[in-house]
Amino acid sequence: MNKEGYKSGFVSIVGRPNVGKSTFLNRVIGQKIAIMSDKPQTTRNKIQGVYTTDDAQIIFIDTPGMHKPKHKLGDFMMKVALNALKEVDLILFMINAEEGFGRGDAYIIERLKEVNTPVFLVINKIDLVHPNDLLPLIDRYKELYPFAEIIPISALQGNNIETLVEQIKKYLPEGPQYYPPDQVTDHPERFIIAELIREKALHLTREEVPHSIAVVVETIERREDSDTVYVGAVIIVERDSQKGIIIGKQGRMLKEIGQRARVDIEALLGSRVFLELWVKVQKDWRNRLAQLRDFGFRE
Ligand code: GDP
Ligand code: MG
Ligand code: K
Repeated sequence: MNKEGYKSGFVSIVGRPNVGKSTFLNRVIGQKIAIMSDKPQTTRNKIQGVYTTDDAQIIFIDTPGMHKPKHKLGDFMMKVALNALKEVDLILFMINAEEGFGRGDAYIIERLKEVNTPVFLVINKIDLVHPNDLLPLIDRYKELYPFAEIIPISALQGNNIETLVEQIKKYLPEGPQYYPPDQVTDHPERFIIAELIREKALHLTREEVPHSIAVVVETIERREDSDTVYVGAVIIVERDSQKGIIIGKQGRMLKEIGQRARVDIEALLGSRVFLELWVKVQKDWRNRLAQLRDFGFRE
């Protein structure tokens, strides 16, 4: 389909961890695709949310949090994030109105200077600050980069989201409707399911288990004799002690992770799900780039 005057394009969301990128995406798309968490960096790959109206289609890319890489996984994530910046029509650089300017921002702004894509400064969480505090913040960021637009929002409360969406449309080229209107993500279910499981594991184990866990969904199988989908997945940790925490006393933690993840997976797939989880120790997996590909990371 290629309507006269129809606008479409790709929009990348960048910003320090926890500024509200996933919350914004979920608010706009209205469905739980990107994974929300109060822990940084639960989004490790790009997830596209597709927003479709009569006059435009916006394809959002939720990039991994950008910060100085500490190990090879960081490098890899950085590459994914930078590529995403080059390929898109517009970048939303999201900041938290309540936090001042930080070193993480300086690093991101340096990356923004390496690409020609227009950038909006999106000031999120305005519900947490007094309006008078916004102006000095805006002035500070204006000095650092020539933002195409500066838009304050509250992703959580939904303030000014429509204004932002209207501004985004102005920056998109004329183009086709790439995806059918009812499609909100083009990511394989496998990846979303893995992220849902990872999210539950991180939430439930709090600080005890670091972000160095990965989830690989090995099987998604619709059982012919019933309306149940069988999902088999492995949670990969780096140390035996972490394995113990994930499994918990008499397997209670793993059971809880599974039960919570199953609810979300059932909502995603629209059918009953039988979820089976295993835990595997694989030492130092983050530094083995070759294995990252097996884990479903893509460039
Ligand atoms: P991301 O790491 O950038 O994807 O951030 P998340 O979307 O996961 O949000 C991090 C935390 O900030 C969550 O606890 C959100 O509920 C919270 N948050 C996001 N947007 C807002 C907002 O507009 N106002 C407030 N008060 N909290 C928000
Ligand atoms: Mg996120
Ligand atoms: K630029």
